[in-house]
This record gives sequence, structure tokens and C-alpha cells, in this order.
Amino acid sequence: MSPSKPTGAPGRGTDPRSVLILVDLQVDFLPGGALAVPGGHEVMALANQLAAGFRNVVLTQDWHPPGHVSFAASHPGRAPYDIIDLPYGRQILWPVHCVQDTDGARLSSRIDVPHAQLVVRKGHHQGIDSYSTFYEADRTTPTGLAGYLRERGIETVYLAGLALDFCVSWSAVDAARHGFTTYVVEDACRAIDVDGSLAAAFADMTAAGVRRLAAADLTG
Ligand code: VGL
Ligand code: ZN
Repeated sequence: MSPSKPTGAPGRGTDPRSVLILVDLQVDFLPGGALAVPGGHEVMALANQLAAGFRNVVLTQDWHPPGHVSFAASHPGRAPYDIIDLPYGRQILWPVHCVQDTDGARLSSRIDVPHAQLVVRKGHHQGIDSYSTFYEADRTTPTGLAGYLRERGIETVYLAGLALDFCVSWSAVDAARHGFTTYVVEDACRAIDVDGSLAAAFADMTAAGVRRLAAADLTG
């Protein structure tokens, strides 16, 4: 066993109590997309390879109505990456992305995970953003995913995808808070890294008890 391999880590992919959540592998987050995550395309092969080793796989899909509150274009005079205060807190304004039923919102055709069991759509309420796939940005509106996982007997959550410093990290923190043993598969993620967001995400994940590993720790 290589020294980097975490020993005694529960719930590998074949374990029915484990799930792999692949976050937002959508056209708009890949190069050429409306909110392209640098190097986003580089995770696709690894994500597919990881998923092949998991019995339980969940996909997430950012899925905004036209004119969503998180779009800079919905706020006259504002530009992408401006920060505004909304009733639920601080909101970074984004380019228009992942509009419901548009090509940009589709899951990438490079995802090869036919056995994925659930697609969680999030960010579909007009006035609330949702980075986390467990709770919307008001921190109180649940998506129902925690209940689904609990009812399925899931104890360990692995996360990978886009973007590490937003939807992946917020989801990971919420998974850990829900009591799931939570790992982020770091090399199967890419970040947007705006305004210190990546460093903040790592601090938040560490504080919440999220563990980090590499894909080879699972597949190697
Ligand atoms: C995301 C910004 C806005 C993400 C989604 O998937 O990380 N980031 N919407
Ligand atoms: Zn979004």
C-alpha cells in the first residue's frame, strides 16, 4: 500500500454505503461555455473513471430560470463578479449560465456514467442561488438530497467536479454537517478562484472536517 493511501477509510466505491457526487459537469462550465472553469475539461476522464468504481453515483446540475438573481445581467449597472447583498447574504454576480433547458445547461456529452441514479437540479428558485447540492444559499431551503442519501443507507460521500471553490466545496461542507463522512477528490476538481475563493473554500472544508484525497487513492 502506498503511503499516500489513507488507511482505514470507510466506504470505498463498491461499498453500498458510499456515493460519488459528480458536481455540475455541464457545458457552460467547460471551455467555451458561459462560465468556463479553467481546465474544467481535464476532469472528465477522471470523473468517468472514478464513477466506474462506484455503485452509487449522483450527478448535480446547475439549473437557473432566465433572469436568475445570480446573473449580473439581472441587476442593471452590475457586471459579472461584482458582489451584492441579497436578503440571504452576499452574492457574487455571474455571467448568465446554465439557463434551464438550454444547451449550456446540459450535462456534458463526455460524461460516461450510465449507472448514475439521480440528477439533482439546483438554483431553480428565481431569487436564491444554490452552490450546495444540499441547501440553497439561504441556508434553509433543502434540495432533499440528504434525505435521499439517508434513506438509501449512505454514510460516506465522495465529491468531484466543478467548481471546487463553489459548488463542490459548499456541497462538501453541507455533507459533512449532515454527518456524512466526506471526501473531496481533489484532482478530479477544478476551481474558478475569484477573489481568494479557493483558499476560503479549503479553510471552510477543513473547518467542517471534509477530508481530501486523490483519485488514485480510490482507483489505484
Ligand atoms: C457554480 C458559480 C455559479 C458552480 C455554479 O458550479 O460551482 N459556480 N453557479
Ligand atoms: Zn449557477
